[in-house]
Amino acid sequence: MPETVLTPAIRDEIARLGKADIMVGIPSFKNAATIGYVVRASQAGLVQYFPDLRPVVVNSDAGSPDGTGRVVVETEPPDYVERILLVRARNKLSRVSLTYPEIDGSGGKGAALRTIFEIAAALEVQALVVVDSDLRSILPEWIELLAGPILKGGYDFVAPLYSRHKHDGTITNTVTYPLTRALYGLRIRQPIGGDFGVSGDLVRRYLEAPGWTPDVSKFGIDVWMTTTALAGGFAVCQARLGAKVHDPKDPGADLGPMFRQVVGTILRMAVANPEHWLGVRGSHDVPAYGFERHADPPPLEINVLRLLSEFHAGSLTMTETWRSMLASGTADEIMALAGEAGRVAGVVRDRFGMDRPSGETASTAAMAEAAAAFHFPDDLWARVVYDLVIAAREKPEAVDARVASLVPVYFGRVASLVIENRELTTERAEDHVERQAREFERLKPYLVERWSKGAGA
Ligand SMILES: Nc1nc2c(ncn2[C@@H]2O[C@H](COP(=O)(O)OP(=O)(O)O)[C@@H](O)[C@H]2O)c(=O)[nH]1
Ligand SMILES: [Mg+2]
Repeated sequence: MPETVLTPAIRDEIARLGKADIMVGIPSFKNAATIGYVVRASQAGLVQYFPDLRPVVVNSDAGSPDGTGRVVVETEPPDYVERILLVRARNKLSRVSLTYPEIDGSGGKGAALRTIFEIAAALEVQALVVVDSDLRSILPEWIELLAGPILKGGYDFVAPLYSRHKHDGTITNTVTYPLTRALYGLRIRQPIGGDFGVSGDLVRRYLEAPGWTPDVSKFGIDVWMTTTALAGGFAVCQARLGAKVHDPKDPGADLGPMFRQVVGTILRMAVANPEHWLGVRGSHDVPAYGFERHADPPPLEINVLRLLSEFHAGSLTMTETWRSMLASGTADEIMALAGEAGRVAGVVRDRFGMDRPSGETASTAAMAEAAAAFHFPDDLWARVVYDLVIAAREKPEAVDARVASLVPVYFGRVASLVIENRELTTERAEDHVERQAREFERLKPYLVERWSKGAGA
């Protein structure tokens, strides 16, 4: 476990703040354009819903050159709570922005959160709420939804539950949701949602827990937090937050590194915690707090042609790695499917007259329609992921390289889901996510059998 070396500035800040009851922590990296909104909503939520508690808002920033930190300290809370509801906070609301130190040479969202955990523990808060700085849909109520179950219900970990556009959240939908559910038996729909509530007890556990790798200092942090809560037997619930609207990302262009960090982390934790999942069959619902909402998140464009082309290209350069980590039947099926992806990509390119896999001119729906012949079966994807768990145990030093080699296969899987969901509402597309999660559960004996056979190896 790394010892966090808090900078003198952070120590001074802790000394100045003294103690607090509830803290909102916000990691950031060049979010000047959006963080003010998040800070205003957080402050309003703290004042409106917890007027008797000692509140603090802490922004843990990467040293952003765009003035993110300045926006945080200059953003005042709205005055309507006091003027209209006549609710006056009993305690002064402190608002700080700090630059977090790297951890063993690695910086990123996880390192930012570690500083937030350190501060929360030092201030002895009862509840910590973490929210992303690129949120467009946060409301003051989110603070109550994420902290309420901890302060009033005795929960330790509150995971978010939101409607996301059918093409958003692809790492969640293809790996973290179905794998977390099948391994640990709890249906946490957004294990890496980014917006969480954490009890003081769980914050202290985070500071002591093992397995803090360089990936955890980056985007591995969210699944590390969720899995640590599950493996530690902490009381977990979800909170219905409505829609998640944030800076969009196209999987083929933006999500490769994030996939490596998240999936590398979930695999390492599965390998480290077999006693928490080997005996688990099926899954249970996780209680959800908050009234249901019908929100329509804005559409997200996905370049299907790029996803298919990358899957095919991967099969030309990664053959050996794929064969070294996948069961031989699985590898054969993946190679054949990658060939099919290449063929369909050719059809799409011909249809839209594009000689390079940029595809910027065609819409997601049009490209998906042209690629309708491509299909990546659920059971094949589940076996790929399970083979990867086995491979992570066999050769821990190769996890990074193997997960990296899997990125094109993930692109193929995402392409298939985008194609399959092209005409569906976000609500109906959800059925496919559930179908795939059930497939992970159905095939869990395959994982357990391979794991048990390897026990003496
Ligand atoms: N401090 C810090 N925060 C980061 C870094 N990278 C991302 N974040 C923050 O982590 C949150 C989630 O990042 P984002 O890129 O929106 O990821 P996604 O929404 O989960 O796909 C946002 O608040 C980012 O500002 C980083 O390198 N350092
Ligand atoms: Mg985001």
